[in-house]
Amino acid sequence: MITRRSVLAGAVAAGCAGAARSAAPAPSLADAAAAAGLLYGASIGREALDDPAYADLYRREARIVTTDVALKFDWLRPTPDRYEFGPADAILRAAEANGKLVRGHTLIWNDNAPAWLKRLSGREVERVFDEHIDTVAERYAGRLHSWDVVNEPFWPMDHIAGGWRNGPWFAAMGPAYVERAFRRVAAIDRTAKLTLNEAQCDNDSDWGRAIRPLLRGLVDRLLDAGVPLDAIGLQSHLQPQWPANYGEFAAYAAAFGARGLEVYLTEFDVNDDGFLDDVRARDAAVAATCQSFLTAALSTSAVKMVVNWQLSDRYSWLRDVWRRERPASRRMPRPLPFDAEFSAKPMRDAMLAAFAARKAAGPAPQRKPE
Ligand code: 9MR
Repeated sequence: MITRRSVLAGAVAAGCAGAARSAAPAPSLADAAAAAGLLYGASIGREALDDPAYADLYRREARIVTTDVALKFDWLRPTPDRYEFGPADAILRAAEANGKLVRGHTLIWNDNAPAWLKRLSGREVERVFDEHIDTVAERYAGRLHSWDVVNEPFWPMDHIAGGWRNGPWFAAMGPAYVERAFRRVAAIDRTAKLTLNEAQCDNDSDWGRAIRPLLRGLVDRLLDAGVPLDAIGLQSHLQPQWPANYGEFAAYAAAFGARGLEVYLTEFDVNDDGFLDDVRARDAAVAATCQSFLTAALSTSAVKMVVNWQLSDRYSWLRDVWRRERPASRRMPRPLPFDAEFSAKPMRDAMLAAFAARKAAGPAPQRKPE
C-alpha cells in the first residue's frame, strides 16, 4: 500500500541518491589540474545558461570555458549587416561573474560558412575578413585568455595541394589568410594567447598522419616569418577505433614546446562507438583510453591546458551526430567525464589520476625538435 510516509521516504531516498550521484568527490578537476600546473575546463553553450544544475557543474569543475558555437562566424553573422553578439556576451558575463577564464572559439574557419559569404567576390570576402576580425577582436579585447584565431586549416579530403581546407577565406586569399588573421588580431588584442587549433593530430589514421606534418610545417613557416603565434590547440577528439600512438603524440606536442609555443588540448572527448553496448564496460574502456592518452600527453611540459568539449554526455556533439546517423538506436555516446544526469563517471577518475601523475612526476624536459 502506498502511504504518505512511504512516498516521502521514497522522495527523500531519491533526493539523497540524486545528491550523492551528482556530487563528485573532491578535488574538482580544475583544482587537480591546477596542482599539476594545468588549466582545466570545458566548452560551454547556452545549455549551461539555461540549466542551473549544468551551470553548477561548470562552477565546481572548470577554471576556463571555451565558447562552443557563440563566437563562430555563422552564428555571429547570420546576415551580412548584422552581428549577433547576444549569446557570446551572455557567456562571457556568466563566466566573468563566476571568476572563470574564457577561450574564444573561433575567429576564422573555412567550414560552416553562411550562404551569403559564399556568394561574395574574392575582394569582398577579403573586406569581410578584415572587418570581422577587427570588430570581434576589438569587442572582446582584454577579456579572453586565448583566441582560436584560425581553426582546422587542413582537410586533406578537400584535395587541395598542400592539404588545405577549402572555403571562402582560402578561396579568396590562399594560404596567406592564416598569417593575415594572426597579424590582424595581434594588432588589436595582444593579451589573448593567439592559438592555431587543429584536429586529428592524436591518431594514426591516414587523416592524422597527413595533417600532423602539414601543421608542423605551417607553424615553422609562421614562426620563421615572425607571425604572432602563442599556442597550438590540439583538439583531441579521440577515436580509439583508429590506430594511435600516444607517446608519439606527446613527442609531437613537445616539438611545439621546443619552438616556444604552449600546447592546449582544446576539445578533448573519447568516441565510444567501438566499445561494448554495456554501459559499465563502455565507461571503463573510455576511462582507460582517457588515462593512457592524458598520462602520455601530460608528460610534456608544453601542454598547459585540458579542455573537454562540453562537460556532460547530455550535451555532447557526438550525441547529435549519433541521433542523426542512427535515429532508431537507444544507445547514446558517453564521451565525457559526466553522464547525462551530471553524475561523475570513471572518465573523471581517470582524468584526476592523470593530473595526479603529472603532479607527482613533474613534467618531463622538452624534447628537441627532430
Ligand atoms: O560542438 C559544435 C557543434 O555544436 C556545431 O554544430 C559544430 C559546427 O559549428 O561544431 C562543433 O564543434 C566543433 C569545433 O568547433 C571544431 N572542432 C570539432 C568540433 C566538433 O564537431
